[in-house]
Amino acid sequence: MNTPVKVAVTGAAGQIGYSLLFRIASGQLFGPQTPIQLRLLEITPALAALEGVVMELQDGAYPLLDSIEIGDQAERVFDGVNAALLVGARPRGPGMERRDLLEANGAIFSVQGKALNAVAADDVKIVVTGNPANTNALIALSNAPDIPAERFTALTRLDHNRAIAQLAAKLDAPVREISRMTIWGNHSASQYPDIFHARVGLENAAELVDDLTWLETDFIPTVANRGAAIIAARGSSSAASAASATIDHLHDWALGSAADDWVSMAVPSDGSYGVPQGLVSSFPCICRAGEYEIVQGLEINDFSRSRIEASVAELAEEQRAVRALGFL
Ligand code: NAX
Repeated sequence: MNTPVKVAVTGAAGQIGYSLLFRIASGQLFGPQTPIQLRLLEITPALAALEGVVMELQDGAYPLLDSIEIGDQAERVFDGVNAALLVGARPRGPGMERRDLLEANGAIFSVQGKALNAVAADDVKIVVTGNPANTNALIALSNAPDIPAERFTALTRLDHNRAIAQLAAKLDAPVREISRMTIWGNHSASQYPDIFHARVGLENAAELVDDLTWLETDFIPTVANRGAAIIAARGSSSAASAASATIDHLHDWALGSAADDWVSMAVPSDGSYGVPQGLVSSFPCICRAGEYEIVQGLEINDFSRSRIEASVAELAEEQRAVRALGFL
């Protein structure tokens, strides 16, 4: 058995939490040789519900689940954590403006960034799923000066997985044949799912699509608006698929992405592909030995360039807004 890993999950009583925790406990995050110590953070009114989730986790009798601690104080819950899945966030309520949403989440993610900075393990890896995910990650990292910025990432793996599924359906190919999909930019409707480097087997995906107007009429809007379509159909937002993508993201970061493939992760930009340094933007990344690297040297055509720039402009605007609110 490996050394146990301490994993924090915030928003643990929420719907994504309900899908996520059981998969972590069963070993799907760090593999069958790594015991897990769960540290679950919730707001005070949700602690009673969380106790019910804890009972169910106990009832799973997961051999890898060593312990579960819950609480409503970030500094206590994050003590010594090696991984933090920041899922809990403030949803947009009726009559809430975008500024109110950024402000409410800024308050959450600045506190959690400070708490991680104070008490997390030196090797902590952080994934922000709670929306607006990229900017929440930016706020958290800005409030955690002692943690290397690149340890703060945000989830665009769900968009990546959605894009793979849509392309597989279009080309009538199995999902496992599709590789090198890329999501660029923000986890929002402005995101850009890019198939120009994607492959189906060894063939270039864009060359297999008969009419590339499909990108603008179907593919990009379907992937970008999939969350809204799921709300319309299900009456609540995507949860199991979001939990699955959160597992995929951290699993691959910790244990490595597949050979000859890459994954999409929103990470602090180092200036690659003209994305201003510091913005937390989605890139194609290769993960090895617990580290990730942005894939370099991809040719970006004019169509892709303008889409990436539009999404990055939105991120820069969110950055300006949260800076004006004093969170950076
Ligand atoms: P729920 O509303 O079911 O659960 C959120 C939970 O977070 C609640 O139990 C709430 O009490 C808790 N919470 C709120 N503030 C907290 C705080 N300060 N500390 C700890 N816990 C706190 O939402 P759910 O469906 O689970 O979604 C969670 C977040 O994921 C939302 O922000 C949602 O928008 C976001 N999503 C992100 C996706 C992505 O791809 N990045 C896709 C799915 C999802 O929409």
